[in-house]
Amino acid sequence: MTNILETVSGGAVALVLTMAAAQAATVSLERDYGTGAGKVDPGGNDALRTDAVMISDQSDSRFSDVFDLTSLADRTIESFDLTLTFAKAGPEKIFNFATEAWFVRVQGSDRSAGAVSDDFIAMLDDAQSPMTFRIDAQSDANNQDDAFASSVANGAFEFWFTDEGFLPNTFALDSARLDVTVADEISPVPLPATLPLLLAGFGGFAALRRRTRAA
Ligand SMILES: [Ca+2]
Ligand SMILES: [Ca+2]
Ligand SMILES: [Ca+2]
Ligand SMILES: [Ca+2]
Repeated sequence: MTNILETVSGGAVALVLTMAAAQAATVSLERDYGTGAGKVDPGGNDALRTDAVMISDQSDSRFSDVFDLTSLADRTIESFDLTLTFAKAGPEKIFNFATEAWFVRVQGSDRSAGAVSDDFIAMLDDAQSPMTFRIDAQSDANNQDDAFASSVANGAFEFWFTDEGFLPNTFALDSARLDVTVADEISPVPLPATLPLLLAGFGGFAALRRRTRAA
């Protein structure tokens, strides 16, 4: 029985993945922080440099930024990939005490101050910059937050940073890019591409029927 189920579900999964790969499209939104030509001042009290914003854990009006998704309101958003380019974020520690440890947070549904349990949270690591973070239905489920569902529902992807090191800390955020994967508009799929998939699917069912009879 287990083998039969695997045959059927395996065929179904292959069909779905192939169609998703053929139909998904990516929309990229970018911010290049700093004061030079084409650079963005994200506001707040954090200091702007030529090509970065210096984010401080001592700032009264902490950095945050929002990617507006309203232009994608009629599209089905499948995932977000947030790529951050940064420096001087650590992590650093003395013995077992963190002196600097910055985390990116993507806002969940509760936007009141300090409500972070519904946010996507991940640590920054200088050695891995630029880092890409995937926020989707799977990350919502894995982390028990609702950053993906909330961003889609709000038409806005908002992110900010906190530091958990005990020293006063700053780090340089050079840029942020949001790659939004959307399901493509419904369009006719060319028959030659579809036919082998359908035949493979029927083949799976035929195998199932044969096995059932044999059993
Ligand atoms: Ca630092
Ligand atoms: Ca929140
Ligand atoms: Ca700190
Ligand atoms: Ca920059």
